[in-house]
This record gives sequence, structure tokens and C-alpha cells, in this order.
Amino acid sequence: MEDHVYRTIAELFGKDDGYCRGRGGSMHIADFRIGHLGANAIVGGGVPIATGAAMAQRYLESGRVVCCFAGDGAFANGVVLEALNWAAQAQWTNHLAKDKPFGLPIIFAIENNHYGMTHRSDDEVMGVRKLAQRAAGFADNRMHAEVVNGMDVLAVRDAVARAAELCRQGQGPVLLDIDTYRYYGHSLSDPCVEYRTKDEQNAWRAVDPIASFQKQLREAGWLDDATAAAIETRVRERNARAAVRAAEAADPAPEEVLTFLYTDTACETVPAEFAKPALRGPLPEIKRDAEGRILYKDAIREALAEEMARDSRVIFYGEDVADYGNAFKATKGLLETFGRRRVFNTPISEACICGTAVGAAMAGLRPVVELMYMDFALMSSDQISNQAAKWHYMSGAQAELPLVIRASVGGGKGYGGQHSQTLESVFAHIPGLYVVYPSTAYDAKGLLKASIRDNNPVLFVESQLLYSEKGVVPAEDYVVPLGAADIKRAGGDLTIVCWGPAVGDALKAAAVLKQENGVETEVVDIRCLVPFDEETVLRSVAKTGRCVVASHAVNIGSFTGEIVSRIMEKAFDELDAPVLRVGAKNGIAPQSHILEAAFLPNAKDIVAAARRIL
Ligand SMILES: Cc1ncc(C[n+]2csc(CCOP(=O)(O)OP(=O)(O)O)c2C)c(N)n1
Repeated sequence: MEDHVYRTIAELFGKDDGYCRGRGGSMHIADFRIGHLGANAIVGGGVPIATGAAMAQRYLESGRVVCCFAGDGAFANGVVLEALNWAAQAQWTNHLAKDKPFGLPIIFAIENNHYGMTHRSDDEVMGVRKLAQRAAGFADNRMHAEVVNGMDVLAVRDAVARAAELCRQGQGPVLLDIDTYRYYGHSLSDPCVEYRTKDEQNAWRAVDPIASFQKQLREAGWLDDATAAAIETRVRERNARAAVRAAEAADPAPEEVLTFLYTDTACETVPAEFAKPALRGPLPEIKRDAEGRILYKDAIREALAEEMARDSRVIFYGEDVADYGNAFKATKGLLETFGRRRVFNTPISEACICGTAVGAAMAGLRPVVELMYMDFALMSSDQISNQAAKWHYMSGAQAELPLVIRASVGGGKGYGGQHSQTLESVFAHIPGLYVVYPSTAYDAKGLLKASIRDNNPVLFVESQLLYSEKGVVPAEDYVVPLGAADIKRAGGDLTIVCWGPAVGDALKAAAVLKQENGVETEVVDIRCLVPFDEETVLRSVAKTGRCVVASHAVNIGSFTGEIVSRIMEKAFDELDAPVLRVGAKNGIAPQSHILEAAFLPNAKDIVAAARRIL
């Protein structure tokens, strides 16, 4: 306790000895050593993470139970309602899971103090009288749910013990609506006089749990005045000692501000207990043509299958990915090989798809999840950007998050504004996340395998335009390292820096420039936006002195601008002309094929940009 109190206070003071090395503070304090997966400053944001941790306990058959704390206010948040539905899914217990029918071992413990920041939950922003009623909407058995007297220590202990037992029997999830109160304001600036009365506060203080518990102990003859006073003194002195020590402890070194942003570890060797798990059948057959070529989407499938066969901690889930094999048949056959424990469909809950992956990764799995279209990443952007990307850093490197979020870009297929966006630049702007976008079948397999083995969270972007492109892909195991650009064509007159489907455009443009202008173009496929291989780009620009940067994203705010800026900062003296960029028009993808062709960039646009600077 001495150590715990010290490290807690040190974290509150932002000290290097704090649990999170001063990177987390009170709002993100965590102690992963003991299974504490962190406080969350996004109200409700921790609930899908806890749900994912419960999935991991179920999968690993650990016998452990997750207790997920959140406030009454949080239980109005979309992602929390998604998580309740997720936790109560029939597939955990019905015939689909007949090999291991077992409900998620999770207790949703609502710390119901009846207020959000200042709003009243009960008779202002909620339509139910008791939050426990929420549970009834999510499961045929109405979910095990109780209202608990949170001012009575023994009542809470009793309820949680019963809930944990239910979870261990496979009867989870359980929801506990624990009635309690906070005496103070939400924050120091809140005197809490505007929104509640003195009478109300006094009524709750009259049933204060510490005083009531002492009374119970005294009545039972287990506590006398002298012992109570001694305990109080001991605790006060310990806390004071810890506070003084924390105040005097060292601050983190300013030059280490970026330490812990990423981990440099990867899963090189699979621990024996997870290596080469038993399979239900052979790996999905992927036919190669005479030249050894397969489709880009089959390269994805092959990478997934190989990595799942390598390591039982790799599980794969997303919308319609199991029986149907995803909307593009890119994952067909994985269910048959790996079974439903490792390959399963999810509800249409993008935030939970990503959030549960965070929790599962924290709890020891290596999940790969799929977002059917990249546009839907915006539905889960909190879980991707505030949770997956940040927990390694915020926890002071206590937790690694080996997870992959695959997302496909629908642009170029006439799907209109909400199914066509090239959004990798948005996520490249969020430090803590790797962002990978392969342009060929070979790279797709090697980069996906590297992403699955890496211990950083990876957003893995795929293009539906490329799904049916063929390339030579070795059937053997290989990885393409993350953060290494690839020169797809060598040349000395002009550099085109690009990624994703723009690489194909650049290669076409290079052929035209050679044929019509005698220009030798170097096409640099960055393959990863993060980590970004600046060195290869700068080396090429130093050689050619001219550069076009191209992608399918709209130009405004695109990562192309970041690349141009780095070239200007670091290779200005090497340039013989301004660096130009090619991207989609600053608009919204239209449905009409005529309009979309005008919207998206193509090889002609790259040729035109190149000619301007040649
Ligand atoms: C997503 C999100 N919205 C709003 C806030 C600002 N905020 C911080 S705490 C809080 C109230 C939370 O109420 P509740 O869930 O009941 O928890 P309590 O603080 O009462 O324990 C609000 C609105 C936030 N941190 N995150």
C-alpha cells in the first residue's frame, strides 16, 4: 500500500516515479501489473476496452473476471450502449459457439452518483427511473442486473461477489447499478451550489459508507475506538509520507517528451503455448497463376491465414467477415480453417470493433479487426485515436497494443460521399498509431504480416480498386518491414512520391513521361505514412531535384502536404523546381462515374504536374 499510494500520488504530481511516468496523470492512471487497465478521460471510452478484455479472458479461458467502472453519465454514451449489446451477443452462448458456449465475464459497475458533471441523470437526462433497467434491453434474460446500495460497503462486496460468480459460471455479463453520491463538485472550480441542495447533500452524508461501516464493525464487536483511531492515524501518516516523498521526487526529463510514443518491439518468436495452434482444416487454398501471381485481396487473406496459423493470440473479427468472407470475399475460408472462436462476425458497431480490440490487446491477444469501409473509421475515431494510439504513451509504456485495424477505401467505384474517402492522412495526424497502405499484392501480404507481428497499433489501409489487381506473391513466409519505402521504378530526372492506388497512376505517368519526353522518373512508394521513410524520399529528391507527391486523398490537409513540407525543410538546396502535389479535388466523392472520374486524380494529372516542373 505504501508503494501504491506513493506511485499514485507521484502520478498525480506528474512525476517520473508515477505509475505512468508522469504521462498519464489522474485521468489516465493505470497499473497494468495488477490488471488495472487505466482510468479513461473519455467518458464511456473505457467500456468497450473492458469488454474486449473480457473477450480475451473468455478466449484464454483464464477464469478471470473484468470489472468495468463507469459513471451514470457514461451510460448515455453511444459506445457504452454498443458495448452492452456486444457483451450480450447470443453468439457467446448459442449453438454458433457450441465448442465453448460462455457469456462474457464482465461486470458493468455503474458508479451511479446521480449526476454527470452537473446534470441530474435520474429526472433530467434519462428516461428510465433506474439505470439497471438499461440491461433489460440487451438480452432475452434481461441480463443479470441489480440495484446496489453503494453507501453500504458490505452490500457492494456481496453484490460484486455474486456478479463475479455468475461471470465465472459463464452467466455474464452482469450489470450493477451502484447507488452512491459525490460530496464535492465535479472539479475544483465547481462549488456545486447551482444544481443541488444542502438538504440533499446532508441526506447522503447521513449514510456515509465509511461511517456506516465503522458503525457496523463496532456493533459486531470487531472494532473499538482505540483501534479505529490507530488505523486512521496510520493511514494519514502513510499518505502524508507518500505525498511528501512524491513532491520531492524527480520530474520526467524534458528531452524524454516523446519517449514511449511507440514501442520498438515485435513478436519475433511466438511463446510455445500460443505457437502453431491446432486448426480445423487446411489453410484456405489460394491459386497462383503460371507466373505465381495472386490477387491483392488474396494476398491479404494469405497473410491473415499464415499469421493465425503461427500464433493463436491472433483472432480476427469484423462485420460479415466469417461465413460470407467479408463484403469483398477477401476473408473467405478463414472461418473454416480457424473456427468461430477465432473468426467471427460482429454487430454493426465500429466503435466497439476497435475498442474491444484495444482491450483484447491489453489483455494479451493480438487482434486483427476489419472496418468494411474506411469512412466508418470516423464512427470509431475515439477508439482508434484516443485509445489505441495513446495507451502505450499514456501508461508510461506499461501496456503494448499489438492490434491491426484493416480498413478498405471504396473510392473509384461510384459509391458516393460516405463510402469513398481516403482518410489515412487524418490518422497519420494522430501520434501513436502506425498507418500502412500497400499498393501491390506482394506488399499487402508482407506488410500485413509485419503489422500483425508489430507491437504498435496499426491502421492498415487497403484499396478496393486494388483488390483485383494481381501480383507475384511468394507462398512462403516473408515480411515487408514497416517504415521502409520502396522504389517501384528507378530514374534520375524526377521523383514521384506516392502510396496506395496513386502508385499505379505514377507508374503509368512515368511510362508516358519516358515515351513522350524522354524523362527518367523515380517512383517512390512510401508504403507507410507512419513510420515515414523520410531518408529514401530525400535521397531520391537529392538525386532528381524535382518532385511530385501524389495520393488519392483530397489535397486539403493531406499527408502529401507533410511530405512536401519535409522536402522543403530538409532538401531545399537540392531542388530545381517547386514540389507539386496531386490529389483528389477538394470536394466530396460523387456517385456519378463521370463526376468521380473528374474528382479523383489520375496518371494524366501526374504527367501534367511533372511537365510543369520539368
Ligand atoms: C466523451 C466525453 N464527454 C464529455 C466529457 C466531459 N466530462 C468529464 S466528466 C463528465 C461527467 C461524467 O459523469 P459520469 O459518467 O456520471 O461520471 P462521474 O464523473 O459522475 O463519476 C463530463 C461530461 C468527457 N470527459 N468525455
